Amino acid sequence: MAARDELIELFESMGSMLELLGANAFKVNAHRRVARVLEDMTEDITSYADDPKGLTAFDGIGAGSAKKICEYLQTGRISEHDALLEEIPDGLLDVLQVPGLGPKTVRNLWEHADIESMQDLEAAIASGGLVKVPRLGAKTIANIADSIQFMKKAGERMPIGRALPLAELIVEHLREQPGVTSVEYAGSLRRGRDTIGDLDLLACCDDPAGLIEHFKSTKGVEKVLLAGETKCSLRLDRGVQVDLRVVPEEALGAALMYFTGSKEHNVKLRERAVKAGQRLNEYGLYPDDGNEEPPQERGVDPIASKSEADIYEALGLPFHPPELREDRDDLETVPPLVEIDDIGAELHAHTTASDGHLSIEELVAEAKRRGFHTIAVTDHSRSSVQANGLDEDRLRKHIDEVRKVDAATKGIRVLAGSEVDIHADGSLDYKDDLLAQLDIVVASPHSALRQDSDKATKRLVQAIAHPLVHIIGHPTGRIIGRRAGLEPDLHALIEAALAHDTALEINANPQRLDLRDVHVRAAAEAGCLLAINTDAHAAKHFDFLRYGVLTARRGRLGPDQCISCWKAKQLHDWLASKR
Ligand code: DGT
Ligand code: CA
Ligand code: CA
Ligand code: ZN
Repeated sequence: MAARDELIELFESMGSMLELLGANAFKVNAHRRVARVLEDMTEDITSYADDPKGLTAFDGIGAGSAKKICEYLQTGRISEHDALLEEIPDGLLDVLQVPGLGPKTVRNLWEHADIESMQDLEAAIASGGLVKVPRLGAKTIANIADSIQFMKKAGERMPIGRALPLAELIVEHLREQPGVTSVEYAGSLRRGRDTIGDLDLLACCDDPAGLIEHFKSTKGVEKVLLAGETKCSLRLDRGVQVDLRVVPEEALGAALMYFTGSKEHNVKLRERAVKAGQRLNEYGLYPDDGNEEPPQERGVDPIASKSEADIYEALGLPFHPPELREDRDDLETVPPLVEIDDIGAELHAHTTASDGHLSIEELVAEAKRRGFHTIAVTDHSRSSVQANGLDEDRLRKHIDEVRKVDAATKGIRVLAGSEVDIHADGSLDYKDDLLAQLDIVVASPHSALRQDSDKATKRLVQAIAHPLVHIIGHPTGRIIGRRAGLEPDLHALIEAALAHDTALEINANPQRLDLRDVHVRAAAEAGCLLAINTDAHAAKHFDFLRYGVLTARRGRLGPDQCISCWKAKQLHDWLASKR
């Protein structure tokens, strides 16, 4: 495991162990915050081994945490972590992962039933050993048993490519119900995260009970976890949980804001409200009248509640699109962000010449149908044997065919290109004289995706610096939930990309989303060019664009730095500048 990932785990687990020991919330949160900062960090953490001062420059890393990080980088251990492990059985942290089990209950289980691991917990449930635990009723025990089964089945978070189509189906199903005026999805899905824990839906309906009955008839329901008057949670087969809340029309904006999150963004907004003598909750923004009772229950008129835009405005803030609600930046400015309709070019697509399902003509027709002004044909190069990559002779013939189609097609420019493999040592899969004949070169890593950071950095920097390369395709090669991919020093890549005027790809395939959001953010901030490519192998893959756009927006990317958004002439001139 890379040093950064190991550190994230260490800080997460120290936070949880402290919580189990009843430490104060401030101390617990400080540890978790460091883990979050490390997750978002694009610098090479190993370069800070002797530089605690450099670490404290990151918002959220204090002097104490910096010392612990340096200790880990120098010795491979953190003594505080070791000390906590003396006190807390390792397996107790797994128990804490069970949905519905908070630190108090876990501590209770540990003290009164000697539960120190998931195995202990399952055995105690089976043998009735939990009955002696105080404040633990039969119903709670049954829920714990149920949650364990669920965890086993659910495994990991869903990739957004599965969550979004599923949410859209359920939203459509709910909209069929008479009396429904709106249905929206919220949560991490609306924020466009690359993986989704559960689905959160909001609806307005003059007959909430009827809508909840209708919700229960959603296809694939395995269990109704909870059904109240205005909320309901379902578990679908394949372990997906869906929460629905029915809210009053006049509070839809406030509810949408609350349930879109992120939790951290909500905290910031509430603090802001408090400073202005206001109170913000899921029903609206209210004047703070000093009364502790919830204002909505006392008939207090909200300052704003109907729409999110109203609430941001009343808080004196610019509207934050959901993709920017991660608490990564100050709230004062929202930059212009890429929109799906800005995109006019697809610069990475495959045909039947390598491993695609479309002929050149079919690919071009699909791109034209989608309103693009430019489509690049970028089949695989010879080393990608599994993808039927083209050798030099086949590529020469392929270029001729692409040029013929371009000449015969009106209304769209067809570029002859290649997705050329970047070898493990940074060299490319075709000779320069052949690359020079192509209108566009996307260079991508496909093999040796486990090489160490240093090698990966050198490899990618060499490809970025190659004068005939326009775009680096899926730079890390990660596959979400299956393969971590390369872990290059992103800042070295960014520096090289700036120096050589090379664009970095946001591969929109929802299994990839590579570069990922925090990488995009660092690259965009530094002034790099980025491309949003679907890497289409079939007509329906053009639909991946929206995942790429969500990722780009989470990275604060505007249309000026996104070559896929450029007008035809600007794009073609830029491509030609490397020839
Ligand atoms: P997920 O489902 O793990 O991918 O992430 P989210 O962000 O969808 O989280 P989820 O489903 O637990 O909750 C949805 C939103 O509801 C969350 O983003 C913010 C809001 N929310 C949930 N629980 C709390 C809470 O305890 N405090 C606050 N302030 N907001 C919460
Ligand atoms: Ca959620
Ligand atoms: Ca939820
Ligand atoms: Zn590829």
